Amino acid sequence: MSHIFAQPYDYELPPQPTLALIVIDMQRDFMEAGGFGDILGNDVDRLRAIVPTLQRLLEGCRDLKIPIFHTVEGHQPDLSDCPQSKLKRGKGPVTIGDESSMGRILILGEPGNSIIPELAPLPGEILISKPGKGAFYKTNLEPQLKARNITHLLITGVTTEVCVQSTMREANDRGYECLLVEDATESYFPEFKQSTLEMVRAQGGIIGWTAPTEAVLQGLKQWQQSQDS
Ligand code: C5J
Repeated sequence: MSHIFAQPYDYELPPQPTLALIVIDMQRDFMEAGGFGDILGNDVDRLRAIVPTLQRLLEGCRDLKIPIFHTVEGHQPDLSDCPQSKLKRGKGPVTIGDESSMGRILILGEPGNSIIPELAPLPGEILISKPGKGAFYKTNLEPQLKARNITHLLITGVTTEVCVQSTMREANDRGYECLLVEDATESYFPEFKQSTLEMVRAQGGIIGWTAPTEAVLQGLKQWQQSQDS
């Protein structure tokens, strides 16, 4: 049985892993100067630091033909899918639907809502637009996973304690075996990231596992060799 060295204990890869990579919200709104995250006073360079690591992980998963799902957080132009509570609580100098230098904030199809070019999905990879923080809420992610018999998820992206953690908790409740890739996720707040990693793997892996990219790639390589032999 192949596995990934992880915390709180090894993450077993089934003989024919029904595994997918999920990349959460690596969109310009959160990642670039002039976007929503930046306007709210956050240091986007903190998030940009994981881009090379994610590129490496994507490359490894693409080589192994592991299905890849990308998400973006965004709303319809008329905001009909955005609860008033979310609109009100997003209040900084600007809020969802307002104009920014990248078009309307968190609105589907606007320039800021696209995934940063360095991590752009390739043909055949699945893009999920989500109106909530969790990627299962009001999306077709679950049917897409079920159609591919996927049971195991490698979870990455931003921000660790918001959309990434929400998605991981939703997935865990639905029975998916989730591993959060430690250096392929980031937060504007380092202490929130650290707490999330600890929360996820506490109590014997109450939400799932965590491991660094190197360990994930090593485990996947070992798995590939075992499939080939
Ligand atoms: C936030 C996200 N932070 N993708 N979205 O509002 O985590």
